[in-house]
Amino acid sequence: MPESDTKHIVQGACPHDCPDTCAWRVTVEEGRAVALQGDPDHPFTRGGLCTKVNHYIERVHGAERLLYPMRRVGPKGSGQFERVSWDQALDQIASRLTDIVTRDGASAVLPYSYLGTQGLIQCHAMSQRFFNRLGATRLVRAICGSAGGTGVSATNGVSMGIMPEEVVHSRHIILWGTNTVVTNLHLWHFIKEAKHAGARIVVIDPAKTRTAEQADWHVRPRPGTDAALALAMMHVIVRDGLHDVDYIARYTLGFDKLHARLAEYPPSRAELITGVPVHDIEALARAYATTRPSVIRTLVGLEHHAQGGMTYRTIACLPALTGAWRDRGGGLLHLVGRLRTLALNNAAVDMPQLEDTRIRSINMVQIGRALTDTSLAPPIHALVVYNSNPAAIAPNQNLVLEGLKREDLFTVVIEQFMTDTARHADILLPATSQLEHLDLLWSWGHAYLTLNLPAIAPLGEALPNTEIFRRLAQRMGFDEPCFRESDEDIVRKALTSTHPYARGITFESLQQKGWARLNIPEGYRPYAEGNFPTTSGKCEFYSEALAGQGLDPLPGYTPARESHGGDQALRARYPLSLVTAKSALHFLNSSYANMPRQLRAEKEPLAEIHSIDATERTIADGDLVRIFNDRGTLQLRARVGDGVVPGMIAVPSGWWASLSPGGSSANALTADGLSDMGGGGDFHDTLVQMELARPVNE
Ligand SMILES: Nc1nc2c(c(=O)[nH]1)N[C@H]1C(S)=C(S)[C@@H](COP(=O)(O)OP(=O)(O)OC[C@H]3O[C@@H](n4cnc5c(=O)[nH]c(N)nc54)[C@H](O)[C@@H]3O)O[C@H]1N2
Ligand SMILES: Nc1nc2c(c(=O)[nH]1)N[C@H]1C(S)=C(S)[C@@H](COP(=O)(O)OP(=O)(O)OC[C@H]3O[C@@H](n4cnc5c(=O)[nH]c(N)nc54)[C@H](O)[C@@H]3O)O[C@H]1N2
Ligand SMILES: [Mo]
Repeated sequence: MPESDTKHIVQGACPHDCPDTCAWRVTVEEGRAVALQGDPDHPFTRGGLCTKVNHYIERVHGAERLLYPMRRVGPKGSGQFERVSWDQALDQIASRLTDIVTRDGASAVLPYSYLGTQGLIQCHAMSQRFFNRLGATRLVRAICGSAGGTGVSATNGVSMGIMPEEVVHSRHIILWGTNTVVTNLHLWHFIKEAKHAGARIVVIDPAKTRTAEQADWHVRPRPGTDAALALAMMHVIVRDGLHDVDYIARYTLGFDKLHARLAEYPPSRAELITGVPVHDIEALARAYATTRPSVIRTLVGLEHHAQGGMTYRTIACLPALTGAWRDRGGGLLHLVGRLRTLALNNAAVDMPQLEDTRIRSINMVQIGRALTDTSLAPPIHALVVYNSNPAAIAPNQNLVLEGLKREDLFTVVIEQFMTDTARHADILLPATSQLEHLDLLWSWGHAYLTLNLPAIAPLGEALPNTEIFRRLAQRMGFDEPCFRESDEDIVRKALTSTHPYARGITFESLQQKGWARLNIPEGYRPYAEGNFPTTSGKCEFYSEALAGQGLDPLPGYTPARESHGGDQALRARYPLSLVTAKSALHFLNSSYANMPRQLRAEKEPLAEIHSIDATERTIADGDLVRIFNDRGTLQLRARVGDGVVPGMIAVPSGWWASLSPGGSSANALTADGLSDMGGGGDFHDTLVQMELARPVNE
């Protein structure tokens, strides 16, 4: 950064956990970031950011930023801290960790992190090395993408399908359980381009989302029933001879067995399960199979169910059944994070040789259980949180808070803000923002790499995650050379890949332009002629591998665990299914949910309920209601109408409990079970009851 320049522009990238991973340009004046815009030359960003990140500078320079290391002085969770020096903070952490490791073994230490920043370096390049070297409990980071990815992979071998830009060639686009306008805004441009060329946009979602409002057709199954819908679509397709016999014969495995399974799912049965009328199922199946090219877009919302994996596996069978993969703009558009695995030298970043896979692992979805389970051997005595806010985003919030409140738990939180998690820290360390550190961004939503150059000096005493773990490693006596690598060393190593996708992409080329598209061939149609990376080399309608794991080898529908027939006794007490999706336009998971501007824009969290269910409970629009189950209670206002299907409640996720009416947010109610595949969460498989918070006559 040339110090002498009064005003200059620095290339960077949005760090958030979002499929769009935008390239941005920061205008810096006298050491302060003064303007931020999306890179107009970047074909995916197209010059625009989003309603959250447009105000990223406010987030960086705002009064809410944590700027100094702090030590707890009040009771756990009180948020009372005193400022300490970095040396004091790091010495205390090193000495407490050393004591715990000596007494109970290193697995009494649990790191907890997710994609607060998605950058390859600041996400966990150095921290991963640190905790593996320490021998800490290994965290299974499966809260997002894993269940769906595992499900799709069971059918196709990997979860990645076509590239996002290809949807401009599609003429039938199903957005299946994804709220594109809110969660994947930069894909919307490509969808609109297809629409102008005549494509029909179908949204399948029980909630009337902002995306559903812009669709040509909104199909509304009950939550957790999509596999039955997909099976009935396949039933119609095969019954009416709309399947691609040649594609099936050449490139798929197990069609006969699938055919037998489909006999169990006539549209009449699927209507009973899903609530979608027979004629709509028929029409959807026919339109899907006969309009070409035809694409299905899935993201993450659909996977947060007990049967999340199987739902994706089942949906993923559709494109092979109709041969949709043959066409440019046809097939399945799912997460493309696999590009990172292929195109970068990940081993040089993650150093898997430091990991001892015999050490126990704990799933991040179940952090509440892990922190409160005294039968664990050893119990968790130290928790180190960075890049995540489990007090808001993990299910079963009250259990998580109970764990975080343990006086005997030594908690370190590395944060930019005083989150509900940070409040519970014993030592709280300030992290730099994306404007203050170097990083290399990959994307799970498109095929670009972006270099993020530091635009301004770190504010206050904030440090990058990497530097904090470097200093901790030194104090712990870890003297391996990998703990001395600089951020730039690691970026450069990540780019030493021999994969053709990465050819020509170097640190220098990224420095010049800011970003680069991986060399994915023009008109990429991965499975146009089979070549599925499964064991059989075919799309597996029947999966031996699933059978081997004791799972249904065929695509199938199983009723949800809590909701829809799962637990009858529970359902009698709590008859409504709760979906807590990312409908808050101004939040990014729980990020921004403390910023005054974004809170003003969101106003308050509302509980959407269908008029039929509201009338039964004498609840009117705007009434203050209680939503509750055995895990917790929310108190908020109801929005009555047809925003959700009957039998369902929707409450936005992201809100912090401490900043929510009644002191609890959506996850106070959510289930903390694991999904059938991939270890994802079953957030949306939650039963609740709703009632008026005050008697009507009050
Ligand atoms: N603005 C904004 N953008 C974001 C995020 C954010 O918090 N805010 N988060 C980012 C992250 S981490 C992710 S993973 C992605 C997620 O992106 P999406 O997957 O698009 O978002 P979700 O809100 O998780 O879920 C999408 C939809 O799934 C629906 N859904 C839930 N259960 C079912 C079901 O059983 N059947 C059907 N058909 N639909 C169902 C919900 O009603 C919801 O509208 O978004 C990313 N982008
Ligand atoms: N009910 C319900 N719960 C959900 C979901 C849902 O749909 N419904 N979605 C789930 C999904 S898909 C996801 S991905 C998770 C997301 O869960 P998280 O990954 O925990 O996401 P955030 O809530 O945004 O928290 C990220 C935190 O990292 C901090 N941070 C950002 N950059 C840095 C940095 O450089 N260093 C450090 N140390 N910290 C940084 C931010 O300030 C923020 O507090 O939530 C899950 N929880
Ligand atoms: Mo996510």
